[in-house]
Amino acid sequence: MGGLRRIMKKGLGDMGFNKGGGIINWFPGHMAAATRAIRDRLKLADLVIEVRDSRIPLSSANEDLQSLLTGKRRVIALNKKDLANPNIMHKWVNYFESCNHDCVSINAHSKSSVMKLLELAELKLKEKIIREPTLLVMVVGVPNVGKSALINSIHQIALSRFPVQEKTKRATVGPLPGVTQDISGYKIAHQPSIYVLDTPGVLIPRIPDIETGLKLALAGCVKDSVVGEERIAQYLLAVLNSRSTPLHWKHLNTRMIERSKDELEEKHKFSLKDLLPKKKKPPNTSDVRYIEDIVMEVQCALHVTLSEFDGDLEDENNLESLIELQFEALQKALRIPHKASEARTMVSKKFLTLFRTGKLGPFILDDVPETQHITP
Ligand SMILES: Nc1nc2c(ncn2[C@@H]2O[C@H](COP(=O)(O)OP(=O)(O)OP(=O)(O)O)[C@@H](O)[C@H]2O)c(=O)[nH]1
Ligand SMILES: [Mg+2]
Repeated sequence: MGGLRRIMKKGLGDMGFNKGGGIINWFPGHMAAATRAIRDRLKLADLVIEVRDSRIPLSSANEDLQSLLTGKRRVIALNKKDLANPNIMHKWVNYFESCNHDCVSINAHSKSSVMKLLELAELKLKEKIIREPTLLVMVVGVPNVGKSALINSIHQIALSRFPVQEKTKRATVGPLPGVTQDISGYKIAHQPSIYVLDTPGVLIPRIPDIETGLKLALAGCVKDSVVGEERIAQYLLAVLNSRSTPLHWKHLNTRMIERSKDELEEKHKFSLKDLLPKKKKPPNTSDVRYIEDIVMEVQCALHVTLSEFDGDLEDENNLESLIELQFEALQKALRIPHKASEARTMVSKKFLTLFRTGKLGPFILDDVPETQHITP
């Protein structure tokens, strides 16, 4: 696996994911105007909550806004911590703290975790709360990191603290990037009046390297159509193989053999769409069992293909051949008919859904930078 590590170090993005894919336009038209509007409002903000995705704490930073943010009271909220590896999460918080940034890892859907963020925000605004009649808190970040979900949770907590006359409004939350199009304010306290601003997710015009772009795409911060589902799925497979993750799924392989395969194939005919968060009804037992089976088969397929692969994994072409084999194995595991003309896209979409809903386990795609020890 040493070769894979070398490829990993060099950057998986160099592996040819960009070939044949055409030019990627990371920056849709509306983002330029939104970035200008955010910059203008930032001048007035008393506190900025910069939301990042816990799975990509560095890649989900908007570098163009950083110079403005460093001059402000700022808290970095690493959201979606439920999808990130908890064993590494604290290292990231320590890293940001060592860079003198206030940082907290959160799950925007969990009240207790949002409360922790609010406590930190209150602490940072302490002096201003005493002096100013009105305060402005801005929530910024790249698309789909959970800014609006966080605003709704903050608003909910605020409403339980002080009564409101106006009809409660909610920020629109959605699984795809680009949901929020305009800046809008929510009152979360009076005396002093505190407003929190939801903003559209904005990326920088040029992503510095393809790998950062692929990580953003894998985390769902970029529309799938911009990069292409297949390319994102290939990248995910490269990441999993390079970390030897499928080899840790050995126990599942053994369990799988013990179970009757026919039983798995016959019973369930639901779509993996049930995994998508938009589903309102809670899944029934049969759905849950079906998803568990699919996950196990997918993990088993990747385990077998990686452990049986005898090619030279130091060679990029060999690694690509392995990924090709894994695509075929995934097609079977995901029960996609061979003849389906869109089979590869379907495989990619379902595989990505499994990753994005945390079914393949928690991951952090960025590496914690090595911090230099400061001698006293
Ligand atoms: N698992 C998990 N999902 C989350 C969390 N926070 C938000 N989400 C989901 O992430 C998706 C995006 O959330 P939004 O709040 O719409 O993200 P946003 O940053 O406002 O996105 P844009 O408006 O497009 O910039 C939704 O499906 C949310 O339910 C979290 O902490 N954990
Ligand atoms: Mg939003």
